[in-house]
Amino acid sequence: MFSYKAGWLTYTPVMWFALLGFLPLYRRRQGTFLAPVLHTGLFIYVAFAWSIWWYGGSLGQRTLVQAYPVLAFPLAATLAWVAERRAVWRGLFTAVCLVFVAHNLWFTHQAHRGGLFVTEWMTGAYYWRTLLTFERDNDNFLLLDNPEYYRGRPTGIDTLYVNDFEDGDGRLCPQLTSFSGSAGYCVSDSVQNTPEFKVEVPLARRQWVEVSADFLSSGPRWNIHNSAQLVLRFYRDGAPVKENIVRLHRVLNAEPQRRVKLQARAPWDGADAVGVLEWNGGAAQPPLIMDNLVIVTLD
Ligand SMILES: [Ca+2]
Repeated sequence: MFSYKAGWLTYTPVMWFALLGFLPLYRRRQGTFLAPVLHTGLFIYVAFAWSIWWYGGSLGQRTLVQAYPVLAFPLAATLAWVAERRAVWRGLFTAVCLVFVAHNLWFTHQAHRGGLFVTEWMTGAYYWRTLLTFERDNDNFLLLDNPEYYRGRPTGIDTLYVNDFEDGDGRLCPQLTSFSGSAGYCVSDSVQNTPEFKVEVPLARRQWVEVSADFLSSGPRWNIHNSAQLVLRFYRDGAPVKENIVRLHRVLNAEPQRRVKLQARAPWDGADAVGVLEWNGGAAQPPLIMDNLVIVTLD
């Protein structure tokens, strides 16, 4: 109903007026109240009792469209109620309806040509960051995997870890030349993961951490489940307590060579170590180089 993934009212907010309309419908037309309210309650229960409650790749809740003829009764009750109010309230109601219509049209455009609506992956951070915008900022797509990002400008940056892989700890791949210097870390079909680069450091509760690295991909990957992943883990007493990831090909598909950032907060009760690694997305995937890995804290 309310999720960012496929919430009915998140993507079709005008239907709030249908739900609220059950109040005036009950007061004015008790004879036509019971059947629509029972139908709506049962319909919502049955529709969302399915394990794939978001109904696959679609915008909002297509399954509820079939309930709209019945929801037209309470919606009409709302309209009748508003029609009897003073002009200022009617104007306000119309303005809100127009905003909701614009919101629907914007999402319809973004689900087709605009490309900013990403079905099955939407998060609250991505929804609000992109809502009613038209420019495509590839970095925003990383919010689909990791909704945490540092707002504003940090006043203090402490470097915890730097690795340019020039000290013999890198791994070359013959298919790709190195990113910078003579070495980076190459993941490929035979070596799927980099080692986990771990730093023992006390982190206060909710401390911001940022991982960044340069990446060079040998080609796009259109199945997002095969995207390479950058993984940040927070540890306490040797055990992982929180993990944040980004799927690198959300941005590398558009720009195969670029720097990618992942920002995340330590858990509520802090952490005593962080670890970073990269996974190549499956054995059949082409090579990918990571270089100039940096881990910092942001204040
Ligand atoms: Ca290097």
